[in-house]
Amino acid sequence: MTDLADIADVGRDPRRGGYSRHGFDPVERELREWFVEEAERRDLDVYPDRNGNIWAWWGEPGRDAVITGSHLDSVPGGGAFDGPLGVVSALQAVDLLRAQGFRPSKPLAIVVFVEEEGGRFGVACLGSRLMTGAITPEAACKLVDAEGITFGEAAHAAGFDPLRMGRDDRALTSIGAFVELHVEQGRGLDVPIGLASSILAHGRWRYTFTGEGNHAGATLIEDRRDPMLPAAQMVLAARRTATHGARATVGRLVPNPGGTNVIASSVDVWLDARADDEQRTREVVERITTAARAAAAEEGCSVRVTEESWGGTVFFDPSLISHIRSALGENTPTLPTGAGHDAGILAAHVPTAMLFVRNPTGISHAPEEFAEADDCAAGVVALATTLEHLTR
Ligand code: HGY
Ligand code: MN
Ligand code: MN
Repeated sequence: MTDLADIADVGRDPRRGGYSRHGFDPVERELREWFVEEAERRDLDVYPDRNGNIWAWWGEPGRDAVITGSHLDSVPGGGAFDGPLGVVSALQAVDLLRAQGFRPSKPLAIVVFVEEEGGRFGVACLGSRLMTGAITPEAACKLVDAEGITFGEAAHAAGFDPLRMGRDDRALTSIGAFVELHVEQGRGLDVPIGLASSILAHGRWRYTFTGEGNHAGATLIEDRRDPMLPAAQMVLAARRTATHGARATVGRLVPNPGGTNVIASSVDVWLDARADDEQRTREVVERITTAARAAAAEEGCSVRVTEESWGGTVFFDPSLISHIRSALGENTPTLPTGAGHDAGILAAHVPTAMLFVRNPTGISHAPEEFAEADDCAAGVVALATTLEHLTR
């Protein structure tokens, strides 16, 4: 049986722990090949789309299709479940439905989206953003990874044509419903399965603080213009500002040139900010920016702020949710999430819902991310039941 254990050795990160699997890197490409083999083994028809995503169809692709799936990439040093659980559960759900002798009367497909985490090219949900037109192919293809390789180059090397990328109306109009199964990423579930209600508004911003590179020993403190100081003030401002349920995180900070005995000439700091609504998220970022500018001026430095991605609050489709709830049981809980998903990008275009599998520790985006085998099995049953109800 297809299982997460099948891919447990692919993309392990010995330095960070957990997994580092990023869009179109050799590891993610190996996982894509694994998915294609698994789909073909089930006689599903596999079609890569124009935007780097892979679709596996049970039945002729066509209108009112029911789609499930997730992603195979991870954050740097991420867990085993975020993404792959949705893909593996989808394959297992197809097996379960077939074992029950079920034949869908609507087209059903499993999709694997590329670069959901933005771990390589910086913008999350790149495959679904391209497909829905939330990012232009020109902007996407210019994104660069840490080695200076562009998304366009990486996509081309993986067999995709950057010139053919962009909003895919044919795919969008064929989708009747999209349901993504995912490990829950907080401590929001005390039963095995839940349904998502909404996703926080969220975005990513890059702050580049520029000062003067110099010698760590020979430069008097009063002569310095050290960009690490306003960067540190900005990290503190992020924590201070994220109140009343808002979240603001600095998880990545890169000094240039980055030497122990070198005062940095510049520092890049990435801010991830999220809150209930768009206005509140924007306010949080404004306040952090004001603090960053003041701290930069005090140190004789400058700061440039770039918005790298943005997504408003997502509300999943109420009638799809109640339809799924009637199939799974009226006591299935509904909960909001602070994590972003391809389902959140699709929700602006097609009826979309998400199934969550309980996370006993609430840890995610870390090697310790975990879900019990029994809960994962319950997830497969819930997904199969959902797909059966939506396609019969
Ligand atoms: O960053 C996120 O929320 C997501 O896991 N991509
Ligand atoms: Mn994630
Ligand atoms: Mn995910």
